[in-house]
Amino acid sequence: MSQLESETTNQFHQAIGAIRSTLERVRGCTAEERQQLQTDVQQLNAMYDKITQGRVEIVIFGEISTGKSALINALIGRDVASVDVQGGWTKEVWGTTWEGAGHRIHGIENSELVLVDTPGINEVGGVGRAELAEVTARKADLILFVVDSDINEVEYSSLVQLAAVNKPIILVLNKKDLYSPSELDLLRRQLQERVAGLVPTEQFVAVAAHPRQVEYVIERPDGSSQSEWRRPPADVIELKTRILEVLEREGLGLIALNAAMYAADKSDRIATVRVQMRKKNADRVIWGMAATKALVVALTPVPVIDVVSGLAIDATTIVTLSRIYGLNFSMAQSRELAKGIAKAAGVFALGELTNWGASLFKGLTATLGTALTIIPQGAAAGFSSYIIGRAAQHYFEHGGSWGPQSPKQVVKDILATTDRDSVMNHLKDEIRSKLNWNRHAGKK
Ligand SMILES: Nc1nc2c(ncn2[C@@H]2O[C@H](COP(=O)(O)OP(=O)(O)OP(=O)(O)O)[C@@H](O)[C@H]2O)c(=O)[nH]1
Ligand SMILES: [Mg+2]
Repeated sequence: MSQLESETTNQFHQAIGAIRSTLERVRGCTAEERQQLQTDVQQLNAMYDKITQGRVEIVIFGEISTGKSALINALIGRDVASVDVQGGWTKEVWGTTWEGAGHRIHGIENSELVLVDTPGINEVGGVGRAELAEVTARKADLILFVVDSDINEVEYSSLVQLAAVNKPIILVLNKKDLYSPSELDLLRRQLQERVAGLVPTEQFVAVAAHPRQVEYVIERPDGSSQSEWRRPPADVIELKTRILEVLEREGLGLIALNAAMYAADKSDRIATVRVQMRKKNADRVIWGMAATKALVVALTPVPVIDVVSGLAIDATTIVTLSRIYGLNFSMAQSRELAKGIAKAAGVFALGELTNWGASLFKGLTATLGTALTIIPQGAAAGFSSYIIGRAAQHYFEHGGSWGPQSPKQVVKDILATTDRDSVMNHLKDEIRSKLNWNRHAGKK
């Protein structure tokens, strides 16, 4: 095995490893996250099958009516795809094995080539289909970009996008039977100039997938003549050779690179989905617990219970948050973390003092049942819970550590970026609504 071959084989195994470990990452997600990632898992499994079976996907891409489906028929040598003068004929992405190609990827038994037909990218009202074609092309190992004349704006921008994903592209000029040799020459030079930097010159091929019928005049022995319309045979041999050359040279490397890039993309997506869902869930827990604490403090007449139950609520918040972030803290650990955060913040900052002091005060005023005192006290306690929750969230987001900052600094930053009034107002509203007081009643 040459050095290049062994390098490629390595890349191939690394790509398989990358897909496996990406799938492994999903297994480490919560049930809710896994639910969200269902399609990604299916796609990753499909990619895994593709690479391990050595399936090379050649995607035919281009505008409507350029002859993409006809090209599949011509390459395969049988009419498997439906061809029509009507633009927008192909409406789905579909693939067919190209058995007659006679190509095998080195190192993989039973490898197969698949030709994938796509809907035209510029069909009127076919926006979804164009997107589907684009997504399919991005997954391709090799793209045949089909045009039937000089390139237009839509084609050019598609080509730019595809070239950016580093896929090998062969630019195919179809319907060459419609051009005279000099026109063809001119068109070839024009196209090569336009796509310079996007498609290398040698990756340009002119073909006739489904040439126009021509009239043949048949002379009979009796001197009479009859005319007949017949279709000349397709001319795609140069393209077939070019495709096989590319595959011969880099077949295994292509599918390996493709699978590795796919895994990396999915890995990013998993991370994003995870972060988003965790944030959303953490948000819900923090607000919910802050509101509960606000209410408990507002409603508990005995000062000591405020503090004890308050701490229990914060610890519960932390237990729940730790689960969201996959760290499963115990109640005791959570209580310690809550205390630690409160200490780092200093009682003043969090308004816990208000909580203590107000509890005594509330003992005196509870009988009056005045909303004037208990609502602000509850909200202040809820606010402290909110801040503790946010600080704990930061701690869990950093894998159960404070990261480069001190806990004091973290809490300080959280306080600086939190709109205290709006949090307090929100919590006051919560208390009022739970106590069944509307704004006006509450003011009485
Ligand atoms: N003259 C000529 N016409 C061709 C050639 N290849 C395809 N055509 C014609 O172009 C038209 C469109 O061909 P299709 O293969 O259906 O084109 P498509 O790109 O698949 O079109 P959509 O599925 O609608 O996007 C048909 O009328 C074909 O007969 C060719 O090499 N020469
Ligand atoms: Mg078609």
